[in-house]
Amino acid sequence: MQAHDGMYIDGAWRPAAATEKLEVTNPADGTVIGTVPAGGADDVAAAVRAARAAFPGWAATPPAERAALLGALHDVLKARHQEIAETVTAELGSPLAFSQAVHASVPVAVCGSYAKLAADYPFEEEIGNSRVFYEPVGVVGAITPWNYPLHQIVAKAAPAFAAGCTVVLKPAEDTPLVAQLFAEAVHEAGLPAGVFNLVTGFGPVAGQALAAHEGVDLVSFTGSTAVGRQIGSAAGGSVKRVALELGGKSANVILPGADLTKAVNKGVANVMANSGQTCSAWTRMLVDSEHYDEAVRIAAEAVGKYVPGDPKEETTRIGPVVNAKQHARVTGFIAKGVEEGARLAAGGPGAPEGYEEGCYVRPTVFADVTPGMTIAREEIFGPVLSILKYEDVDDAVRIANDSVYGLAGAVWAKDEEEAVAFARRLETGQVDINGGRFNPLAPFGGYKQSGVGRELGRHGLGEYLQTKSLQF
Ligand code: TXE
Repeated sequence: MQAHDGMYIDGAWRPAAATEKLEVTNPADGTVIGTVPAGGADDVAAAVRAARAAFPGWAATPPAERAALLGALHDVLKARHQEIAETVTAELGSPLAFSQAVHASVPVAVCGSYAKLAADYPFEEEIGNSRVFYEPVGVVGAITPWNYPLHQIVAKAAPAFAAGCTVVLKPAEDTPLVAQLFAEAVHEAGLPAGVFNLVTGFGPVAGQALAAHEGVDLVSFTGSTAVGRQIGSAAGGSVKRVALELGGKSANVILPGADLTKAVNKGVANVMANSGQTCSAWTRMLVDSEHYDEAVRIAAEAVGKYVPGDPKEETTRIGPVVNAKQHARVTGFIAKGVEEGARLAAGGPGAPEGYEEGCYVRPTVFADVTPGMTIAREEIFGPVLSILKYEDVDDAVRIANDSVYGLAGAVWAKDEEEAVAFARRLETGQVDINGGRFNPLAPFGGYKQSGVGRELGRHGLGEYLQTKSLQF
């Protein structure tokens, strides 16, 4: 794996000011696959300077030209698909087939959607006797996590570019290599120098410096609610705009009459994908008492298909979790579930057979989970499904909404309108009806402690704009 020993700032790879390094580890076998600089405040300052200098020119570039450059970026990402997939598999540990189908493909779709939106977006409109202009906010500080490492970058950078903003990115310390690949793609696509800048490094150092920098107009953060809270209050202090995409504990509600086999199988697949490291994962399955035992049986059988394996193998369906810290966290939650009296329907504590060494977790299904249990309340971020029982529809709504989070969810019903009516009662930003399909144009973001703001589509673009009104 080729790693750059520098920061991408002002259109070139430059030596870091900081001398500290960051080792990138493959969680499947613990091998070090690259070393990148761990930037500090000076590196962040240089990147912000470059982004500030580039801002006026980029903001004044006609939207059609920005759209064309986003189109070129889309093409480069598409051409480098396999390299991106292999990089994500190496640093995150996700199975290659999933890296190809999701990690490398979704960013291409999102980038393509913004190439189109940049050209079509109404950056100006008339409202009565006023002309209203939607202008770029300025310099964006993007802080991204490791779980969908390229998607999280593109979901911030592409709308920011479309809006006319310039960007400084601080990617997660676990997955800096795909961030370097993105910087290469930006360069290859021909975006002007300074429009995109990359500072690799640790969260509390480089991330903190970026979030606090006075030259940053908007901080867009995706990660834990704990860090999001810190960033939100720091941004409030300096009156910066902030967009936060945080944790989730989404409910997958199966209403009586739904296709139980399909709903449970899809529910299991949703939680096992990416080793459960998805903020919108449907980690709480809610089933009525009549169909409950059958749902647990189907789920336990379905999870048997997720046999842990080497992520590089094309047939592997589930790999390790990202690092030792997450491994300890996830296995700690599994132990807590057992301790609090949930019933193991599949998986459980300990390592999967033959994978005692890497960061592997046994794909786990808990039955008899009650809403007060830790595993029903906290974001586990691992391949762990909790199945809860409800008595009637009102009870299901109450349980589903009994969470500090409100990011996503799913509803299954025989009648689609019944599902829609139920979904309208959920305190959550996104709901998949009878399975749903990913839509890169649909707004994504949370109610309650799941965040502030929306990503993707025109809603995502709107986050990077500020409004000016001229009265006549
Ligand atoms: O997240 P962090 P971690 C949740 C999930 C997971 C937990 C912990 O529950 O188990 O968070 O994961 C940067 N100032 N999600 O520890 O620390 C950090 O460098 C500025 C949900 O990996 O929040 C990285 O770039 N930045 C989630 C980013 O924040 C700081 C995705 C996220 O890391 C910082 C990931 C600081 N003080 C985890 N401290 C989702 N919503 O998708 C860290 N960072």
